[in-house]
Amino acid sequence: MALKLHGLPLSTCTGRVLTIFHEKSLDFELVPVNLPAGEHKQPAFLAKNPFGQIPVLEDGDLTLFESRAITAYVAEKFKDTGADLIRHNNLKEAALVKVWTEAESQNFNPAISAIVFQYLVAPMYGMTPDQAVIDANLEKLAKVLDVYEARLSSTKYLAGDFYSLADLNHLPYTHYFMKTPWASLVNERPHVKAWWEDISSRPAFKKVAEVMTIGQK
Ligand code: GS8
Repeated sequence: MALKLHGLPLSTCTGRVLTIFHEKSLDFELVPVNLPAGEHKQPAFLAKNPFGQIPVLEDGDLTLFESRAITAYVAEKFKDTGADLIRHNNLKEAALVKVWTEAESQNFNPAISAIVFQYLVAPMYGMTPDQAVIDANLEKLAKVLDVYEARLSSTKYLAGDFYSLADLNHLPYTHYFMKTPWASLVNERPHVKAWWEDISSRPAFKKVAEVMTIGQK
């Protein structure tokens, strides 16, 4: 049975999961969720994710939410298909993948997601972006990117000289961030810029980026 993903192509967290599906060349079905109609807050959807958010993966009788838990599951289940994104044959490399996967969710994501939300998503809902929130998070993101710049000056990718789940999880939010006036935060750090250009040009992500069109002129 094909993997069934409930989500929307525009959504960053859905995009994270779609990226790993393409990376592993998997068959899947994308089931659209009508967010404007509040479908994700209805009992049928809440039975799949009690937090009422997309995405949700159904793999046979297994139902998962939280996009990073889903990408980790897919990376593990299909570790021998396509690139090994979790370095399962090397304890130390596998541990570093976990470290940088955590760095994305704990350090990078809170700052970048706040900026993307304020600048690109809030206007879609008729809200005015809060510049004070943007400024505070730009300052936080700059500090995180300084750490990344130092790291990427000694390794090609975050966990080492290999593309991994840690890099993959960064793709969707960075894609939208690069459409904001503050893309220079990435571009002015040469190692971060080279890393971004490398990971965003992978064929698997290019397919996802094509349909992540918020903010497209
Ligand atoms: C966040 C999911 C999320 O924010 C994850 O899966 O990684 N930590 C979770 N989903 C948003 C769409 S952004 O891609 C969502 O469902 N928003 C609607 C809502 O919260 O009501």
